[in-house]
Amino acid sequence: MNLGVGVIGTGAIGEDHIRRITDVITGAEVVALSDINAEHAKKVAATYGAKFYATSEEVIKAPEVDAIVIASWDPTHAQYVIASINAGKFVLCEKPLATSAEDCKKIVEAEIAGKKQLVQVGFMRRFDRGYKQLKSVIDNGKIGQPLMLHCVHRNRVSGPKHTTEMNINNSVIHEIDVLRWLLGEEYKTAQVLVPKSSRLAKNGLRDPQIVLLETQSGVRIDVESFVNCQYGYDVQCEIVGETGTVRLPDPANVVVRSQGVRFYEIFPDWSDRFIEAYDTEFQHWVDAVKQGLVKGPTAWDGYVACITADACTEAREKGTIVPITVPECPPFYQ
Ligand code: NAD
Ligand code: ISE
Repeated sequence: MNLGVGVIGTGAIGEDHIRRITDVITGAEVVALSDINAEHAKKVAATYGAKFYATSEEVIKAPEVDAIVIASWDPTHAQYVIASINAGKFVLCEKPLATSAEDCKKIVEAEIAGKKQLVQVGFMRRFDRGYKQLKSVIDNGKIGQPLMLHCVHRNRVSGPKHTTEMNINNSVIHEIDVLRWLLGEEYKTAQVLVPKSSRLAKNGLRDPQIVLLETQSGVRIDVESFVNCQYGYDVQCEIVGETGTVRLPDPANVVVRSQGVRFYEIFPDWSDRFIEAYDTEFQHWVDAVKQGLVKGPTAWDGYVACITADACTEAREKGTIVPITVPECPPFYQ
């Protein structure tokens, strides 16, 4: 029997996930949805044969809903994750789990109190073929121990609601999670350098920013975050080890030869760049939920990522190096 999924938020990624659940993966169907933009949500509901609910709380409680997908704006995540836990339902929450470590801690406490893991965070890069290959190269010792990581996370343009904080807690949060997963260790310190801002970054946005992280063992990481780079969506990662280096491949695309130049196009945004990763993530989530399990990134991973993002924000505001203190992982999440 199909898993009945309720989706909160039918904007860009919410609608894409509804398409994915309906047309791409197996074992689930979208039965309910909500969005504060009711007009658009009703159209999505009609297209995919789901029931529109006026509030997200109703979606969470609906009897036909077995599991929830949260794809609304970042500051709304925490309340809906906690409501899903209280309803005893599995939930895949888009990143970030919350906009502060404090709110993530409340989620972790609620999940532990409920005595059952229910929450997965949408850190889909862990399901990306390229990142999985990087992990395999590191884990098989092919480049010795990693020493330095050079990363780039560029978006073409930022949305109207984008803030200076979001370069980190909405965007670099992906690197924070996936690099911790690749290296298998926690961070020790954070520093953020703020270069000259682009004139194309509106509303006083400090863009670009350079995030510098140090891990417990002394690996040094630099991440360039530039959300108004204009030319396309570009994610890069190079790991320098003791005996070699490994680099994230660019996504495959056709090579065009025309008018004296040879080129391949850069995707405009995350939806094409990581399409396979989202598909894999969702199939993996549905399969695990049907077994009554969470097998992807947990609420604890979401919490650690937000502790790190908060430290980066503090580091940028104070202009200093800030220590990152991650509590011991409770046995519940081990
Ligand atoms: P969006 O603005 O296109 O869509 C968000 C939708 O949420 C809007 O339709 C809005 O009306 C709705 N919404 C806001 N508050 C709500 C509430 N209280 N209840 C119900 N609906 C509400 O944004 P988006 O790009 O689709 O991003 C949505 C979420 O997904 C964000 O948290 C973002 O960080 C995350 N995201 C993740 C990835 C990824 O690569 N994993 C990519 C894009 C977005
Ligand atoms: C967006 O919300 C995502 O999660 C994308 O993957 C990321 O690249 C982008 O910077 C975010 O705004």
